[in-house]
Formats: sequence, structure tokens, C-alpha cells
Amino acid sequence: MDDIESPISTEVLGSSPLDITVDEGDETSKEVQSDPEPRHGSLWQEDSAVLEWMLCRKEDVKLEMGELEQALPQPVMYHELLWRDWQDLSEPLLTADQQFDFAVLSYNILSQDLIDQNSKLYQNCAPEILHWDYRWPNILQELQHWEADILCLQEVQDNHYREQVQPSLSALGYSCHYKRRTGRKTDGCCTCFKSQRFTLLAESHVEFFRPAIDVLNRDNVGLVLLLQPRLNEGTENGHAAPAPLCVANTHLLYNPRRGDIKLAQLALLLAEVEKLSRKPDGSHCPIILCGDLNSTPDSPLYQLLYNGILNYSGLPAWKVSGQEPYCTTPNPRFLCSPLWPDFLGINGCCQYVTQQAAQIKDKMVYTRECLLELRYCDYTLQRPKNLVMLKGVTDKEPDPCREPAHDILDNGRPSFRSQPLLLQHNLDLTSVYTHFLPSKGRVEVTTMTLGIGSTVDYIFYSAEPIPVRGRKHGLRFYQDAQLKLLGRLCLLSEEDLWAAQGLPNPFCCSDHLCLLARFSLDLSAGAKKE
Ligand code: KL2
Repeated sequence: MDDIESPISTEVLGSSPLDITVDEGDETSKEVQSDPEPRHGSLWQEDSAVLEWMLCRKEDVKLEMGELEQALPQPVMYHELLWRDWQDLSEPLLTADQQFDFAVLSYNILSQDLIDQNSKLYQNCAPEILHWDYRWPNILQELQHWEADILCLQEVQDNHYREQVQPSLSALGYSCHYKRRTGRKTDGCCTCFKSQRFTLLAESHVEFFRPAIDVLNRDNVGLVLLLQPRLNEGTENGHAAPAPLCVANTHLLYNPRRGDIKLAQLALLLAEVEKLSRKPDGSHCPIILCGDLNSTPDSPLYQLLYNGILNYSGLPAWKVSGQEPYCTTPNPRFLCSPLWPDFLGINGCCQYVTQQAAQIKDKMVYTRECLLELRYCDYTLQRPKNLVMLKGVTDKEPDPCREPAHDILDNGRPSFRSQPLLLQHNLDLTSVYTHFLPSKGRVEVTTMTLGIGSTVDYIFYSAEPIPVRGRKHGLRFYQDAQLKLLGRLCLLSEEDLWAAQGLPNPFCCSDHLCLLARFSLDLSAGAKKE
């Protein structure tokens, strides 16, 4: 991937999107405000590829569906109208035979059935660019252009998977794996890897729908693959086979009001990732977790993933995903404890219970954190009946309801003095993206509907937490470990996207941007061959 620079300067056009209220079947409604003029960039129209597209487009003719197919604009060569810089992040310190480099791309490609079901969301787009026969060749060119070794796609419609996605990507050397959403949903997650670069060790299809569990009554899914890097001749020399790579791909529930469901779905995915990535010594192989989490970077769900811990005491369900700034229902739902019943077999540490029981048997040690949490548990708060009161000593009542004190322990995690409702995991994941564009002074966005941009897509990867007191915005600090982040494809700001007619547009054929990161796996961390 070459360093690239923008041929255009993007123009900031106005600030408020169109006034439309959307109400969707089993999901929820979204209300946004207004500016009746559709947004047209001006500079981008001078671009030769745009002009080519404009000439193909029969603008003033209202077309019937059959005619539309004939009038479809010819797919334009993949063209970076929305310029995306490649950001190099680290000088490779290791020699080529000590590292295994690979790139991962995550992309919600917008299923055609969802366009039809939520058509009001796309009413500002030219109908011909919403057509799958127009979008797919462009999406394919985009995928070809970036040449990632691993693709994590979401919203892949099953008939399109069988008829186009799988055949085209197989022809490009990818091994393709697909999990359709359950029930009547027609799209799903698709993970593909270059078969020259990896071999498949294990594959797990995770269905978040569990009959009889209220908080798991939706049809979202996840796909987890365990991939063995294939070292080439020169690299193989002197190194044991590197640890496998665990790659998870998901698309969590959209409904902004049901953060309780999103948390339970994420816990299920994390339990599966933990199981697949666990090595015999109890540590984990490097993990990459990609997808559309339908949650923003300032949300409690993000906090759980990034910090490894979330206290959800008193948290209303609508706040979990950060998608909405205020409550839109008169009787908001609060997260209940426990979030899911025991018979799901997953504990509050997002691990399958049988595995954790085995772990505890091995350890049998009370941690300082655990003892601190026990200090004010129900049992310790009960006074013996005939206790003799000593002034200043036993006449004081401990107050279990006071605000939790966030003591930061040596490992960087907080301990809570009152009884917390905790969700935790121990996978140590950090994000490829920082969610902010320092050069533009703007937040990054990964998706844009009706003129409103937000970040909901992520690539998380295994890193090493830095045990420091204090945090950046309540978040932990990490440094790279066995997986080193070599670079990423910069995201864009909401203003950049306005300047290009929003999403989808003639060049970006989904309502999401693709995320792309390059990693190197440190082979010297593995044992040398005898
Ligand atoms: O936000 V998304 O788009 O990650 O790109 O995920 C969901 C939404 C996807 C699958 O459910 O369909 C879209 N308003 C807006 N978008 C909706 C709605 C809705 N009410 N329902 C589903 N989606």
C-alpha cells in the first residue's frame, strides 16, 4: 500500500441533515433534523471519474425497475474520491524472517434487503447507485484495491454471498466462511482469508438467539475463526510455528434502546473468543475482533470491551450503546442483575462456566481485588444480634449504598467498595482507531445515514495493558505486544462525507466506510525450534 495524498480538498457544507422520521419493524425509530437541500460537493464534481459517472447517469428520467437495470451506470474504477490517507504507525524493528505481516479489513457492505426495508434512510441517494448490480462491482474493486489478507464483512445477503461474493472472492484466492443471521433475516457475517497466507484450524458460528432467554431474543450472529499463519520458506527457518490468530467478526443489534441485549450478545461472542483463543497454559493467542457493534466509542459497551470491566449498576438500557444522546421512551428499561440466567452457562467474566470452574480449582487464591469487593457484601454487613456497642468503633453503620469509590489497583483496574454489578473479560483488547482525527480536529466516523455520521465499526486487537495510575478519559492504556499495529487507513470526518454527498455515493457503495489495518505478528516471541 502506497502513501497517498488527496487530490481534492473537501468542503464543509452546512451542518444539519434532512428532516425525516423513520419507523422500522422490529427495530426502532430515528429522528433527525433538517436542511431541505440535498448535499452536493462542488469540487468532487470536477473530478474526472465523477464526470464520467455523471455522464452515464440519466438524471432527469424517472425509470421503472426493468429500465433501471439497463440504465445502470457502468461501475467506475475504484477511485478515492473520498481520500483516505494511509498512516504508518511503526518502523518495523524486526527483520522479515522474524515477523509475519498481514492486513485486516472490516466492512459493513449494506445488505440490499435492508435498503428495501429501510428505504427512507436512503431517499436522498440516486436510486441507480443503490442497486446491488451497481454496488457490488464497486465494492469488489475496493476490496481488490486494498488486498487485505483477512476480510470481515457484515450485512452480506445470503443469495449475494452464494452468487457473487463467494465466487468472486474465491477467484481472488480467499477461503470464504459465512454465517447468516437466524430467523427470517437474510444477511449475515462473512470472514475470508487468503488461503496462501493462513490455514483454518477451527471455525465457530455463534448464534445470539437463545430461546427462553429474554435478553437473547434477537437474530444477530458472530463468526470466530482460528487461523494458522503459513510461513514461507525463509521465515520458517529457526522458528516454531507461530501462535494461531483468533479472528472474530460480528454485527450486534441495532436497536438503540436495547443496550441490555447488545451487552449479552457481546458477552456471548467474548466467551467464544476466549474459548477458541485459550492456549494450554491459560494465556490467549493474539485476537482480532472486528465488526459493527452499533455502539459508539464513548459508550459503556465500548468501555467493557476496552477496559475489560463495566459496572452496570443503575445503568439504563438506552445508555449502553451511546447511539442516542437522551432517553426517547417514557419508561426506560434498566439493566437487571444478573443480565442473563445461569443456565446460559456464561459467567460475569464472559467465560463459559465449565472452563472458569477449572481455572478456579487450579488457582484457589483470593486476590486483593476480590477481598476488597467482599468487604461490603451482604453477609459482612449483617451485625451479630447481641453485639456490644463500643462508641466510635461498632456504633457506626457501614453504608452499602454510597457511591462506589473507584480505587485504581496496581493492575490498572478499579475496585468498587459497594456491591457492583460487574461485567468483565480478560482478553486485553485495544482499538486500531483512536476515533479522532487530530489533523482535522474532528471525530472519525465509520457510518453515515441521513447526514448523521458516527463510529460504530471497529477493529480491536490483543495488546498489553500498561499498569499506570490514572486513565485517559476513564480508559486504560495499552502498548503493542505480540501483535504490532503497523498502519491503518485513516477514517473520515462527517464534514468530509457531506462534501461527497454522504453515504452511499457513486464511489463508496455502502453506508459504512471500510476499516483497514496492517499488523505484524512477532515470530521471535515463539519458542525456537530445537
Ligand atoms: O446501523 V447498521 O443499520 O449497523 O448499518 O445495523 C442495522 C441498521 C441493520 C441491521 O439491523 O439495519 C439497519 N433505523 C435505522 N437503521 C436501521 C433500523 C432503523 N430503525 N433498523 C435496522 N436498521
